[in-house]
Amino acid sequence: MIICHNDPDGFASAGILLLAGKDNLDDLRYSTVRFVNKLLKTLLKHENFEKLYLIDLNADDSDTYVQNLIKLRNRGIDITLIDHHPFPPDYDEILRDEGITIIRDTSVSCSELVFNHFINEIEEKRKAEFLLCVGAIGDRLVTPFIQKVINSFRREEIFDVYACLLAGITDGKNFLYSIFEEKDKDGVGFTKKLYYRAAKKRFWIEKLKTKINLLQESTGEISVVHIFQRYIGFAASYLIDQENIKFAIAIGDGPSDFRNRIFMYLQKFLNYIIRRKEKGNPDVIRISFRSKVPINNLISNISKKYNGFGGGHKYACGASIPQKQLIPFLKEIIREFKKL
Ligand SMILES: [Mn+2]
Repeated sequence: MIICHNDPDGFASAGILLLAGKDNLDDLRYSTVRFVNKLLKTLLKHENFEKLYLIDLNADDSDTYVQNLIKLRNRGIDITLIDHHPFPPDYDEILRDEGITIIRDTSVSCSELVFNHFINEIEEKRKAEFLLCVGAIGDRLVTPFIQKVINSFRREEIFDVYACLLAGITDGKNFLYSIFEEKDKDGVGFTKKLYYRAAKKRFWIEKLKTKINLLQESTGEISVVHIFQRYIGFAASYLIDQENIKFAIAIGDGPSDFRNRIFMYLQKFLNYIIRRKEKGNPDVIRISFRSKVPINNLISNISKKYNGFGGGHKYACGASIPQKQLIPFLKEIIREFKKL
């Protein structure tokens, strides 16, 4: 079984691993950093399998993550963790002592890490290189090696890479299937659908940027925006690209767009009818950070202090904070940012 992060780098890494003949597409699952511990717990209880690859995935709660992995290992499951997120080195040591294989390098995308490890076992190298570019550009980790691979493509292939990224990968299995199979059938069949989605998304992104511009507030080098949860990652990375901004904070408690509001209302109504408990925890607010100096340790420490979780990459990370603690949490974060 492969469990990968549900973003382009995660899907692309998983795809490269599949091209190397590790596992098959049916056994691919994806997860977020919030969901992974729940998923591992379910696997522990209900499923039998022998081998597990965890790809491009750390957990917001790393203590529980380590515990879950050890439990799975004690069940005799062969576990390989391939990741590029910063993780406490002593945690990696604990996992290695338990017999879990850890392949970690925080200087490249996970796709590049998987590519370098398995490329000798891959026959369809061109497909692996295509995925490699999707993953690396998706995570904005374009190393000189990735640049060389991009330069080796014909321009229509580069166009395909960006179309994949812009279209937004909503289903990893579909995405990988389209690259493994459909692209071979006839290029246009693959690209037509993809281009349509990418073009629509491109227009929509401009609308979203306008909205972010309207909602954002800056104090000095810090830009803050309250926006609907789904767009916090995009909002933060858009804001950090603006001139004179050193820190971008996107808080997931802002107004949703009209369509989402109807959807949320319907879901609430449905939950009420079938008396189901509401999914997720509405009392927890998600926040996304981007910066020009490393902040992941700071975010992780302050999140813990306010009974939340936080972490990720040096310049791009996130946090989940109880709603009641949000204001004091943000105040402290901004105070600390001003010192950096
Ligand atoms: Mn990644």
